[in-house]
Amino acid sequence: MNKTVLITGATSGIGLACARKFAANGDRLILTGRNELQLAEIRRELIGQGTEVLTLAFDVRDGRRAKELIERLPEEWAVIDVLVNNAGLALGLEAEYEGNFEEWETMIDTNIKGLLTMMRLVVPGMVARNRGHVINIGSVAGDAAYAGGGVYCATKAAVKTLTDGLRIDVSGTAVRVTNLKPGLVETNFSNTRFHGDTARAAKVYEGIKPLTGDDIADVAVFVTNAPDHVQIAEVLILATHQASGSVIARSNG
Ligand code: NDP
Ligand code: 8X3
Repeated sequence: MNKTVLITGATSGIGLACARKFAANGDRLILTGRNELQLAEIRRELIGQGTEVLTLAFDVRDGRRAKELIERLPEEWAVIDVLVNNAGLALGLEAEYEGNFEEWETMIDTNIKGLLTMMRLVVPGMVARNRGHVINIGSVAGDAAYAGGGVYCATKAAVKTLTDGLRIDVSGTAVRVTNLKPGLVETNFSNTRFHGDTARAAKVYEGIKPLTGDDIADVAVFVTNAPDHVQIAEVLILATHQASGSVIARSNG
């Protein structure tokens, strides 16, 4: 059965790859992000390939706007089968005692509160229908802190806890909840973290073949296609030469 899949942060990286992979899987898509023009471009691309697409431009930190848009979805889009809670970011790599207050707030508001807002808005419908799947994009960073990543890692640890909490709360229903935890994925992530310093961002992926957004999107599609009685609760996806958030065997190291 083709599903209606809502993806946050669908304009780039893992979110965009999920849009393309779910489209190829025959699903219909509600694509959300902050950049209206990019959303329109992706919509054009996917509609051209026969996928039904609705776009919603909003910032996941704006809970009121998110609520308005989700509550006023056109009837034919109101039944969301899969929520891919992907929008998120890291900012900076300073020691925790030297970090930037505003950057902390942005990470916490986006990665934790934004993700929680989307679950709060979408999951009640899933529970009422006794059907649905929430995929939260966590990270290997949520398993253990690494130098300079304390606040980002804490947000991803929170994603794990919130995902586990939701799984407990919906366990009496047929709603499934998955925490997808990627390791190094080459996207715009490091560019954002280093404020557009592309040379510094490129160094993150030097001497190792990193994952791609497609690698993560393949797993996202796979977990939703598992039989109804199978709940893939958590998946850690690492590049072959990465063992943890801080152990990476680089060929140039
Ligand atoms: P990208 O920077 O390529 O994509 C991030 C996406 O999130 C963009 O579409 C971005 O939109 C969107 N976004 C950021 N802030 C907001 C916001 N406030 N409201 C709405 N959308 C927002 O990075 P990735 O694809 O790598 O990141 C996607 C997720 O994967 C994140 O949660 C990240 O933490 C996680 N992750 C990434 C890993 C990696 O190595 N790349 C590894 C593990 C997890 P905009 O362009 O408007 O900023
Ligand atoms: C992104 C992966 O290890 O760069 O969550 O923090 S990492």
